[in-house]
Amino acid sequence: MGKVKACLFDLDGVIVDTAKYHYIAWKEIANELGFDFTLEDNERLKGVSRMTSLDILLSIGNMSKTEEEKLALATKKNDNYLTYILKMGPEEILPGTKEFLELLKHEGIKIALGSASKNAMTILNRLELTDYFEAIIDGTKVSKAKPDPEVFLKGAEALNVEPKDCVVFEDAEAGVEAAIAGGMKCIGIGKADVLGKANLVVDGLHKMSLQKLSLLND
Ligand code: B16
Ligand code: MG
Repeated sequence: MGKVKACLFDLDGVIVDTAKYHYIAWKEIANELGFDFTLEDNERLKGVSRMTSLDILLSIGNMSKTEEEKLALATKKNDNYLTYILKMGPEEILPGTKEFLELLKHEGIKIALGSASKNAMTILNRLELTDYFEAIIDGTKVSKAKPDPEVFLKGAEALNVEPKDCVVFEDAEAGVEAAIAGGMKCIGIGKADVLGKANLVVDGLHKMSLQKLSLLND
């Protein structure tokens, strides 16, 4: 890769912490089904699609459901989840996000979203961040979940930038794997022991700078 030409961002865990709302919404479903769902269990759902999350939840409760029942449960969970995210506002944007997006914009580096969430547009609108993104690839536009690179490859294509000139920001191991599988560089957001496959790991976007981004130029 030469100079970084585009940055692709995961949403939950990178730009905003929606995991806490996913957690409450899934816990309500688990409790209605008669079992508990812990914060530790919730870690397994990060970056995972809605239906796969439900399969994990049901396996924790040792339950099996028909496809029809599963669809009804997933819809109920999403209705629960929507009541929380519709109350979100810009104050929930994770530290340093807006500043870093501004910096990229100023440098002429393109910006896209690559999220598994089907609610990504609603969330970006609530956070008033939509206008920063030249391309938004979310759970409504992909058929293969991370670690498949589809979401990021579609983002690069929409931006008209080659994958090798893209840097992905991800908080989930499967997301880091997706970026690498797509031939992109990756900056992990979180802990180096979990995101060791990333080219660089930082605590959050508040720790990012153009200098750190340029470490990925070659
Ligand atoms: P939805 P990301 C992911 O977002 C979440 O991390 C994951 O917990 C969730 O199940 C998934 O979105 C689907 O979300 O139910 O809103 O379609 O990290 O890929 O931005
Ligand atoms: Mg994430």
